Amino acid sequence: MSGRSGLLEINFDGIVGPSHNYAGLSLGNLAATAHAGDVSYPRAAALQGLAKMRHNMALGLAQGFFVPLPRPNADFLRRLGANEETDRALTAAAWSASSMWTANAATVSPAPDTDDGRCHLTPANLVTMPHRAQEWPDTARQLEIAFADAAHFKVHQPVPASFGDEGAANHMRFCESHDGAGVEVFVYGRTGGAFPARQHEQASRAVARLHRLDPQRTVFVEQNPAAIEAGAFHNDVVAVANGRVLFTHAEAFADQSTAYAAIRRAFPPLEVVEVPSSAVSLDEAIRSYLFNAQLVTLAEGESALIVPSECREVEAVSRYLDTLVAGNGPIRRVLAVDVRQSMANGGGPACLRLRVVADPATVDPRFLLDDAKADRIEAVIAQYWPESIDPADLGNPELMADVVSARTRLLETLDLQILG
Ligand code: SUG
Repeated sequence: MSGRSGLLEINFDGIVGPSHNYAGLSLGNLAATAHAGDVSYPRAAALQGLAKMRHNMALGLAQGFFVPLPRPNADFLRRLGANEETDRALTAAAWSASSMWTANAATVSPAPDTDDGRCHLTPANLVTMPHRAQEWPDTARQLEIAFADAAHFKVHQPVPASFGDEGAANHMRFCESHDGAGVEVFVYGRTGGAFPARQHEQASRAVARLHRLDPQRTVFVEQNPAAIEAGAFHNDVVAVANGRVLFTHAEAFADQSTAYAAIRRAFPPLEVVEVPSSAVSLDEAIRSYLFNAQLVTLAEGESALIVPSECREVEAVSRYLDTLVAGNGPIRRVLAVDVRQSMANGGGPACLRLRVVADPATVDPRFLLDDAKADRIEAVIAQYWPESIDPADLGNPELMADVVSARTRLLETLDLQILG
């Protein structure tokens, strides 16, 4: 919602890159592991992502995007002394289109929360997974262009690699309105479980300090180790926040009632919508990606939950959603979107977007979407994105030429050749 300041929430989605594939690179991400080796459909994937952006624009929401990073990343292989034949996993990593999940691009603290009145962004180092650790330099370049206006934005260096940082996927913001002061909640994992804890507490604390947040309005919460073990490799797989509302699974946090109390102390109007395990088990939540929804404020002020269509295929989840909207709670509408190609790699609607509260007039317009630009992007995808990729073909020189030229066409269309 826009206030007098002109600040509003803009969702920046990652355009799905032409090398989108299923290589099973993310241990602890059950969907990605289950689909390892499957044939992927990059064109369909990118069109699904674009359709989601159009769907949200039609709701009156502001929409931006980031372009796919340059892949395959020859420099990544060169620095490892590898080539396309040396090691399949390294080759797949060099080809990964994982930057589509922009919830992991950066952590964003809007201007009303910071002590210099600027919006602070810290690119995530993503060090836990090799295929993701290569993203940040190119991500930072885009952020520096999109948010170049130094009167309104500060783009930091990532947190040093000693501490894993996965960005906004482990960060929630509560506020009375997007343009007012917020309370920021950082969720971290404890290492030592069966799967890696990708968000380190020290990384979260560093980001909060660098963003010059008020300690009274900043909360640190531990993720439930059992949730990580069940496949919630990021907090946004088990909880999502917007405005006054925390929509969360009952087993999201290490200590659920302490977490609510800590948030409520900093943000008294908090409204918790907790989904009990008896209604939706952790396993069903992770299978359906119920919580990897976009919780948004529509123009009339009502809250809507934009869920992946898989939520209608898991019976307990579908039933829960029906009772949710029938009840008197703050979430008034549930809307389903089809992002199946991304979902098969463990990325739902919320993974595909980075929320930035800003006045659109202060953002480089090349990263903002409107219908005409969406038409142009769609035409490029339809013409140049590979229809399918068998992971066995990663490394193939012809496929490489196609993937590289597809991205070049997109950059030309968007007048972003500078990223070439
Ligand atoms: O980092 N999948 C991504 C999914 C990220 C989802 N983001 C959020 N929850 N915010 C990941 O695990 C799979 C790629 C492969 O296996 O080929 C992958 O990277």
